[in-house]
Amino acid sequence: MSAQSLAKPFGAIRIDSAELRLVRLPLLTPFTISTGTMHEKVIPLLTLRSNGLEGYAEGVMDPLPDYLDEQIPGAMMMLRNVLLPQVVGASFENPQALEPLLTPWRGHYMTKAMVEMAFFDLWAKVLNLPLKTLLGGSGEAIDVGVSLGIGTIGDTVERVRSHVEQGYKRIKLKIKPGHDVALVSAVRKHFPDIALSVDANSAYTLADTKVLKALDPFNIDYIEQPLAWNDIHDHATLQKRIETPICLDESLRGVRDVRKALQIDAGRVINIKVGRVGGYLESMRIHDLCAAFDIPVWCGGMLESGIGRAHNIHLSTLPNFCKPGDTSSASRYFARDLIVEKLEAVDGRMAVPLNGPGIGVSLDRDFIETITLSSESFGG
Ligand code: OSB
Ligand code: MG
Repeated sequence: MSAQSLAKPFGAIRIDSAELRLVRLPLLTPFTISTGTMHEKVIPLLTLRSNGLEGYAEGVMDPLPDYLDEQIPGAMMMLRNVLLPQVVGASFENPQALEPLLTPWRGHYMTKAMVEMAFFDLWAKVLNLPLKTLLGGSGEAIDVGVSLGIGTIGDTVERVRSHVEQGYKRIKLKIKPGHDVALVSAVRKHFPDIALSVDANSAYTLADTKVLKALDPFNIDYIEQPLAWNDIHDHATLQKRIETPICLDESLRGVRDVRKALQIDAGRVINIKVGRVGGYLESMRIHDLCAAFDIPVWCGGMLESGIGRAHNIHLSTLPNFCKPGDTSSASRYFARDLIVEKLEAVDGRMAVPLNGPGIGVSLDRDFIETITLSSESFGG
């Protein structure tokens, strides 16, 4: 883990002030998964400041606990009342020094990740390095796929066609009971050779084993999170009964979950979302553990704005991110992004943003101002 071994050439970084904003960003088209439909993104944005430099992160929790058990009101409360008062005015030599303030609190992984990710960005800017370098990654671009929300079979086949033509390296189809085998069969008929995956977002139980087994003949790269969001054990039972590799998303909140899952063969591919696991340090531990188990990882997405996308892309440059991630072009989701730079995939490759150190992007402050629901300052 490279971040752990880095020295502290500039001494401690004092967090002079912080800003917590809530913004609303409409989605160009609604995005439907097995748990419901999203029409807009409400995004908590965190800025940490030190000595004239700023680190940024966005929260990936939803307004209500439908993907996981985190939600924006709880996140805002934890940041406002607990985490930011502890961090502002304090000094940290590196992210490891910050971590003990975050880990004692139960849950709230996505909230803790916001503070840690913004600190990582700030730390990289203090050191004048791209974030990927601090994380131990390398390379100028990453492979990306797309995640296609639930729609009619005919419409989905056309969306698959369009994204295959754009060069995306893997197509992921959202599925749910009643919208699975026929969909995959239709897509496979038209595209026999593409890299294909499916994501159920916890919509099935072991009672659906027959349906999930019926996906075996379609040569799907993996089936993502078929069973309950807080289950590991049943996934191991299911994996024994189906050929398609299981990829775990929702059920993994940290490296201990990943170790247990891999020890019982509950998954053979791992989706890493920095928010879901509480930050980069935990993401790197998971990355390294999976490498030791010879298990591939890839970087998931949460319909992030350019800030979260930039973070995801830097993380995806680590060596064991050997399957295409979900960080597709921002223009697929938003008419206008929160950042100035355009994060657009070309032939299924997303360039690492390197317009300056850290996450390598700059905020579109005028636009952010127009979509701000609330803004709070801490310190300074
Ligand atoms: O399970 O990966 C998921 C979006 C919202 C909630 C959960 C998931 C997703 C995606 C989005 O699949 C992928 C993206 O950011 O483009
Ligand atoms: Mg998923």
